[in-house]
Amino acid sequence: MTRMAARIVAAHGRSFVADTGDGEPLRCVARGRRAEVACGDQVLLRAGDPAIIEQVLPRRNALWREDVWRSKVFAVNLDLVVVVTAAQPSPNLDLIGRALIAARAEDIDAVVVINKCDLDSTAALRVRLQPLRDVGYVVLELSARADRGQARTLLRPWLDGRTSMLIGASGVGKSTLVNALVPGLDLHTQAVSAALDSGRHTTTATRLYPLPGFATGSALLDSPGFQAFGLHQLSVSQLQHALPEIAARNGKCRFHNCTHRQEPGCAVRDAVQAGAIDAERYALYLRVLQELLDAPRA
Ligand SMILES: Nc1nc2c(ncn2[C@@H]2O[C@H](COP(=O)(O)OP(=O)(O)OP(=O)(O)O)[C@@H](O)[C@H]2O)c(=O)[nH]1
Ligand SMILES: [Mg+2]
Ligand SMILES: [Zn+2]
Repeated sequence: MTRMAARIVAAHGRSFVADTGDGEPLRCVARGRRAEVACGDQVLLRAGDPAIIEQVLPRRNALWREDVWRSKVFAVNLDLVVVVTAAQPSPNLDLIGRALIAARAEDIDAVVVINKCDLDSTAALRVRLQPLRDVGYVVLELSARADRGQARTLLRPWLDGRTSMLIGASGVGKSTLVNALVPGLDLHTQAVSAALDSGRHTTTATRLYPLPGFATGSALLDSPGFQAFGLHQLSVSQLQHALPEIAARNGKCRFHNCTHRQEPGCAVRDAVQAGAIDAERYALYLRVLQELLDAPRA
């Protein structure tokens, strides 16, 4: 029985599209009831219509979230997460911070993009995101709709030769950005108001697109907008290491197992009081910490 190696390039529930390298997308389904397959997975297929996913090869990493109700894998085997935001619809810094934590916890590089920089209100957003720059994140500004060329130029050093995933709230312009980077693709995009009226996100499935004109092997994943980002999968230590400003103070508190809440001699709280750690970032840490302390452990 011949088995083919392939990469999963689209996931719709339990049905998938695989790329075997011959240019023809192949429809396939997961074997077994629980479909533990995600976009970006390397798999072995058994031929057929549909082809059957016989085996999922070990993953380098996975971008995922987990809350009380469920866990969801966004995609796997990523080199870069591009967290997209914009002045419209109004940005949610909590979600941006969480996405960055999830990426760092899996050792996936991350960059933040302010899209729609043609909007005047971008200046205010730039100020709000300064704390991310202060802890080492790069924040790029571009307009996927108004200046495709600039978007390409700014993102090329980040995307070249890598598998990158766009994530962010619905309506920030992820699919518009994919269209800007993949000439001729023409994904469906939709005005935010129309999308909200229909009660649905415009993009409904995660999908991987090769990036022509970029270094060989470059690929970009578009994904549906997210509205929640539970991080119950993390341990307290993983959370602390995934926030650069807290990781930098690792071992500097009086107690080695300090949770940076009420303990005396806490280097993190001292830094917050001194203004060296941004208060909103610290509040994010406390929220996520409380959630994972409250989470039922298996
Ligand atoms: N002013 C402005 N509008 C933009 C820009 N990029 C995208 N938009 C608009 O923002 C709206 C939403 O864009 P989409 O690309 O569908 O957003 P999305 O992030 O893919 O949304 P979901 O698929 O629902 O997650 C559309 O009306 C786009 O035309 C930009 O650079 N400037
Ligand atoms: Mg979209
Ligand atoms: Zn501490």
